Amino acid sequence: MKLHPLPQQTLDCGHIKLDLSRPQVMGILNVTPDSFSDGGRFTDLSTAITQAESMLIGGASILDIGGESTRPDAMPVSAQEELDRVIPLVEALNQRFDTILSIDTSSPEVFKAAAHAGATIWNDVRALTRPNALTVAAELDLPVILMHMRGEPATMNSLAIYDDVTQDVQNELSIRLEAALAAGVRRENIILDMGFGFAKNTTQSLKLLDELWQLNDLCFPLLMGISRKRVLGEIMGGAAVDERLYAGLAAAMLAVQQGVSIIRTHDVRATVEMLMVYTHVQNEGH
Ligand code: 7PM
Repeated sequence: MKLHPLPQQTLDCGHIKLDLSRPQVMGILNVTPDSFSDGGRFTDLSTAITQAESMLIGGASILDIGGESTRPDAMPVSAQEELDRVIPLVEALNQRFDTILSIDTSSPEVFKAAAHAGATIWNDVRALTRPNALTVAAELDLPVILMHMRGEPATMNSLAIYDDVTQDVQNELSIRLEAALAAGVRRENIILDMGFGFAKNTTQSLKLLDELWQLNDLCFPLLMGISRKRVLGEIMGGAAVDERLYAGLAAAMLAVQQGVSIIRTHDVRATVEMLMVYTHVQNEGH
């Protein structure tokens, strides 16, 4: 397996620089009432703040805030509704903690408002395909995560047909990458994500997990999010969402060994402990 060193070792997130020479953890903070694994328990602001604090103590370097659920059967959420969920939380977190906040949204209007409230990473599962998204991303000049998916969450499962899933994901990511660069998004601001759970069945997800390293050909930092996802349940013969932690950790270890820089997870402390093994072997192993 060939791992080229990344051309760039730090991600510039406002006044915080994120060191990408070792794996980093992004903690998922969901504020959608229908979010699939937290059951809306964090809708309340003070509960979300407590949850954020425990993720930071656990070692998260980024908190990912989502106001719109991307689950296949989710009701579409208006930009106003997303703003009402996300902005008060960004303000509250920014006031209390000195950390990197990313926003899981496809709406340029929502990200722009969140950026003004102190968020510094745009996490877009639709990879800047909404009208005006490319322009806003270039103007704001902040890091953006471009994730691979096909269609929309409601239709993506019928689009899970690939010649070679890894090569197809790479080609389709490079199309979004080129679009972003052409619109004026700076190369240093781009992070790529293969999009586990989005338009991939179990077999395709496993092949992708085995061949992730090939995406290093694109020469951008990689992020992966597989925490609690269906593929983990399926390989264990139908494990429930709250029974997928150990499988998720193993998948994350496979990913960092193939060059992934950021792990997006619900289980921050466990992931950080798992990564300590990797980091220490890298630094002190022989
Ligand atoms: C229902 C289904 C609820 C799926 C939530 C989800 C990713 C993401 C999500 C990812 C990036 C989840 C997903 N997944 N952003 N947002 N990468 N960059 O499990 O894999 O959190 S939503």
